[in-house]
Amino acid sequence: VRGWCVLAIALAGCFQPSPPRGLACETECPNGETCVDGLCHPEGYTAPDADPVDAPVDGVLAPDANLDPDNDGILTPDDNCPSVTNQNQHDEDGDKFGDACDPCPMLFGGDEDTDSDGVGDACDPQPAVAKQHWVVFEPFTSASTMWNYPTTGVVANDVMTLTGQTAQLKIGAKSARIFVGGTITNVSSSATSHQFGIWPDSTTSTNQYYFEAFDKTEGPENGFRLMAFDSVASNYIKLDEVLYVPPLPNGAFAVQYDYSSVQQNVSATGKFGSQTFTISSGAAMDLAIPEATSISFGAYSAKATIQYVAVLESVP
Ligand SMILES: [Ca+2]
Ligand SMILES: [Ca+2]
Ligand SMILES: [Ca+2]
Repeated sequence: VRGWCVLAIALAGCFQPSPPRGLACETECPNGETCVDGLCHPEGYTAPDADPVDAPVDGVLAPDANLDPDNDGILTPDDNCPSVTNQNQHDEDGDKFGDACDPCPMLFGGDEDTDSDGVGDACDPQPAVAKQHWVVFEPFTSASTMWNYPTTGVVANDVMTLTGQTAQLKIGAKSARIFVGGTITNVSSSATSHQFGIWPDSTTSTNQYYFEAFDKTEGPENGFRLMAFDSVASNYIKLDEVLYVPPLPNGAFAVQYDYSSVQQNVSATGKFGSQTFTISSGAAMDLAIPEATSISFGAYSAKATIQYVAVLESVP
C-alpha cells in the first residue's frame, strides 16, 4: 500500500500539505507563503488599502500630490492622460483619450492595440507585430519648431491652412505611415489645375516618391496618384492612380500614405469628399526610394485646412 501511495504522489501530487498559492486558506499556507484575507500569497504581501488616502471624500479631493502623478496640473479624475504630461488636454478625435496617450489619436475608437506597441490596431500597418511607434502627432494647437511654415500665421485655431503653399515637417523615417486630414476647397473656379500632395524629401537623393490628388482641365491627368520623379532623367513616372472627374473633389479629406525605403514600395488610401481611393506602387522599381529626411505637404489652387498630421515609423 505504501508503495502505491509514493507512486501516486510522484505521478499526481495527490497529497497537499496546505492550500496552494492563490487558493482559499484559513491560517495555513505552503512554506514561503502567508494567508492574507483568506488567500495564500507570497510572504511579505500586504493587502491593498481598502480606503486609499487619495479617494474623493464627500465630493472633495484630498490634498494629495498623488492625484496628479504626471505633474501637468490636471488632477487624475479629470486628466484624459493620467500618467502622461499633457497640460493642454487636446483630444483630436473626441474619444476621451488625450492625444498624448491615444494609440490612434485621430480616429474615434479603434484603440485596441493587439501587439502593445503603442499604435492602435486601426492605425497600425502590422497590428500583430510590435514594430511601430509614433514619431509625431501634430494637432496644430500651436506653431511648432518641427515645421518650416511657408508664412507665419498658417497655424491658428487648431488647424494649419495652406493655400497655394507648402509646409515642411522636419522629421524623417526609413519606413513611415503618414496621416493627414482636414477639409479641402478649390480656390479659383478659373484655375485649370488643382493639386494636393505629400512629398517625402531626402537629403541623400533627389529621387522623389509622392502622393498627389491632381487635375488639369486641359489634359487627361486627373486622379489620385502615386508618382515617382527621376531627377536625373527629369522624368515623372506614374505608379498607380484612381481617376476622378475634375476638379479636385472638395469636402473632408483624409490620406494615409505608406512610404518605405526598406521595403521599397509606397501605397496610399483615403478619400476626398465622397471619392475614395487605394493605390500602390507594387513591386520595387529601378529608381530607389530614398530614406525620407523631411515630409512636405502642399495645396495649389486649393485651400487645405489641415486638422492633423501624424507620422508613425516601422522599425525594420
Ligand atoms: Ca495628463
Ligand atoms: Ca483621443
Ligand atoms: Ca499596435
